[in-house]
Amino acid sequence: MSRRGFLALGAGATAAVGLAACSSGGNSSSGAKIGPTSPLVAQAEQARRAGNANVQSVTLDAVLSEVDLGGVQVKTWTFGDSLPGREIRVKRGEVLHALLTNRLPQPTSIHWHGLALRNDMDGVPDVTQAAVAPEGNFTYEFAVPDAGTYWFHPHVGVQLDRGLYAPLIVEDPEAGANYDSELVIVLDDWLDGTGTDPDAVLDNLRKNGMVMGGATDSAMPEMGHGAMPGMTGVGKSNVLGGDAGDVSYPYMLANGRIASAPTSFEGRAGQRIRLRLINAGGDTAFRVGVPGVAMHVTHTDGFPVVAPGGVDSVLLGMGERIDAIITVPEQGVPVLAIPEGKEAPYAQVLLHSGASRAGTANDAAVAQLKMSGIATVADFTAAPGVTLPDKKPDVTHDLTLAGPGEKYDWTINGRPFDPQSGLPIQQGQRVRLRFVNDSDMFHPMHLHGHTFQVRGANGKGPRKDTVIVLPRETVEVDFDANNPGQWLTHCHNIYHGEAGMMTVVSYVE
Ligand SMILES: [Cu+2]
Repeated sequence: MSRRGFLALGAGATAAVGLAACSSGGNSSSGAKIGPTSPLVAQAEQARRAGNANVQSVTLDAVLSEVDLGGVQVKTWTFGDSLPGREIRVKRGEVLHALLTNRLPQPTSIHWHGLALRNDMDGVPDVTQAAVAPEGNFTYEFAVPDAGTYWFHPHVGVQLDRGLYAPLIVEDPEAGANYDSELVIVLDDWLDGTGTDPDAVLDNLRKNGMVMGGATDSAMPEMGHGAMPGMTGVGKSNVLGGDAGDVSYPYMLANGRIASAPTSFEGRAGQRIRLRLINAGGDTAFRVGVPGVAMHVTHTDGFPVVAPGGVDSVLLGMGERIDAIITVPEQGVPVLAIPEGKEAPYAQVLLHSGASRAGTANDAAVAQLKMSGIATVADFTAAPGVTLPDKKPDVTHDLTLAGPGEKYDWTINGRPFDPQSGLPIQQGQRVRLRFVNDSDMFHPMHLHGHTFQVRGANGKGPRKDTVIVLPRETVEVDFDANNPGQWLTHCHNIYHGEAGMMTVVSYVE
């Protein structure tokens, strides 16, 4: 059955589920919303901020750039004319002061992905601030509460799918390092400036309505490999339970470079390296692995996990991060990032081992990694120190994820995004969100301002802020409502989010 036919059936089911979906407990007749300018937001910040906290100041200029991807020149938008943007590195408890200047032809903003920061600094236009107009500026200033691997990007339109992203690393001043060195790798799917751009891709998706059904659509028999950049409809993935994406990309990048001109890291045999992996892609999940080298995962989305033992590869949905420790082998070896389920090139960073220089991966190594064991969210458990105490939820909200509709609409509970309406919760509550995927594609669902605990088989999965919800599956996450404000929750597929798959977790009095 084609996806189109399947979708037609799905629409009826969605309506029924939409009616059945409800919220239980708590404050259905809600009090006044606690907005970003509420004194409660300032109070929460006060409690986070030590009087003598060190302040780190950075400037971030969002600019038009011409970037070299490694022999491929593209016009795009970046922070500071760099791809990725320059890493920001702070210590937990410090205050970050960032002056954003907008030199773009569109309004913009910055969202600090994964941080439990003050609501008025969260960077979501119409929810936490006004968008920053072209030639305007905005000062972000907030206490940084938790150590971990984070990143930042705009929260306007599909700007994220240009070059506007950078790592934000928060060090723990009290943690003893059990590694020798760090390697931060930002992954991205790239099409900007290759004859199209993300705005044109979204227009195209909306014009075509539903996504074309990949190989099942006779008009477009060979989607994916060799397809026009930005063309819709791509391959399928068992790991992702169905469609691997909606958009085909001609390039995959690791730290801003294509595989034929990679960046490299000077390692020594036996050295322990902490990989900090960040997926900044718009529509692509990555399988990341180092051929012949076990990865020991230590953190998911910044928070520690119980070590599951060495794994061959890890799955990273859009917006997700994984930290893993590897030991540099005698021979240099590439760190590979393969777009999961897409017929697109891989990306890599070369890990040299002293005089043994890593070469580009050969086809056999890539094929082997594709077949190797892959760790997903189900394989991780929060470390004891960050496990939420057992508690029955005070309020449960269902979020039924559906789409694409006729105009490429993606919805939550049957409705497109409305910044004014949301899911009410109250300070102090244990909140459960149930992401119910009623579509044929995976959705990496992200919650702003909190790090939830995914409910695993025994109730205790990893702490995360972005979790993949596979087609036709339900994922439950719990968090304690301790950061007042209006917080977006949305699909981190940028095209799904912009096409409506967003809503607001709304603190009310
Ligand atoms: Cu989605």
